[in-house]
Amino acid sequence: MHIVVLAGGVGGARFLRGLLAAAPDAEVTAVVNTGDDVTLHGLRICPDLDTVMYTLGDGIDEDRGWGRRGESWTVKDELAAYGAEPTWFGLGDRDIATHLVRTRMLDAGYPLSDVTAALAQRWQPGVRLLPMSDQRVETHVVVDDPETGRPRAIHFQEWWIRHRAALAASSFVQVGVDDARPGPGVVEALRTADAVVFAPSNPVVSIGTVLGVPGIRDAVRAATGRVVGISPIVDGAALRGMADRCLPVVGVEVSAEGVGRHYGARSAGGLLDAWLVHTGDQATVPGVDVRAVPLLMSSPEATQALAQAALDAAGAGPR
Ligand code: FO1
Repeated sequence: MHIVVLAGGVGGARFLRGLLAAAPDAEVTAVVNTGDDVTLHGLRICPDLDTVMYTLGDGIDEDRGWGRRGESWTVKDELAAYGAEPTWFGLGDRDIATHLVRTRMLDAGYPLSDVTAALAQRWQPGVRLLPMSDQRVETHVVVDDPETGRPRAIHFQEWWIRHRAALAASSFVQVGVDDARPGPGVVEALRTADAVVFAPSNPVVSIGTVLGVPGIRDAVRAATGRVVGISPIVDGAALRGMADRCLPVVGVEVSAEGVGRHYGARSAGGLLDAWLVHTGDQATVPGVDVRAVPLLMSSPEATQALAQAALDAAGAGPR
């Protein structure tokens, strides 16, 4: 069985871990958002690819959900001592090795997909880790500049980390997306998948960015397997990933129903065949098989059960 998962960072990584537990014999491909990628201190950083790689490779810091377990921050402190901006980004000493290897390979001309495969050799994540695109796509956020009051675009990471998404955003811009193509293997994986799952990642800046790469949306719609989404909104609030700060920016109601309708029914030109909402949440999404199941990934067992529910909804799970 071949399962393809569209994923962002923390939520996507945790879901993938549960999926591998629920379907240990399945071939799993993760198509991961690269819109959060950023170049800082001369290093190319890919937060979502690294979060998935570290989580599945058992190197993640579980409390933060990102970066390495047992991390130290000596270089970050030394950079701050020089006043080298930005000082707001958490650059861990162990994590820097990943960025150094990635940056050196990118500078040598290797595409991001080759770099990701090389890094994954060490971590053995147990899934095929595919960047959504080898071309650079960066999510920037248009905010009213606190000093001048005029609109200014800042990198998503600055909005997310430095400003904790507290600056009112008027729009998200995926810089470079018009020239981006699906990464190697992405369209083929979607075409041959027995099931396609939208992980419970941010539907705007994670799943939305992946779907925004020209060609990916059509590949999902053409998938032979069923397409199952998992709501990142439970009882009207985002669990993590601040989806509730992003959805209003694109005019989507902050509810499981709102997000389900945003993705739309594949039979009506949208993307979904099934939509998982949290037990107790109501959602009607015309043309979509809506199922209420526990969505909280509060333990490995709960996450595995969620993954099993997604497979059942895709009609791909073991009977
Ligand atoms: N998130 C934070 O809230 N603060 C940080 O300082 C931070 C640093 C960081 C470094 C590497 C990395 O791979 C992720 C990092 N993240 C940090 C998380 C990251 O901003 C988010 O996980 C994604 O961009 C959103 O999905």
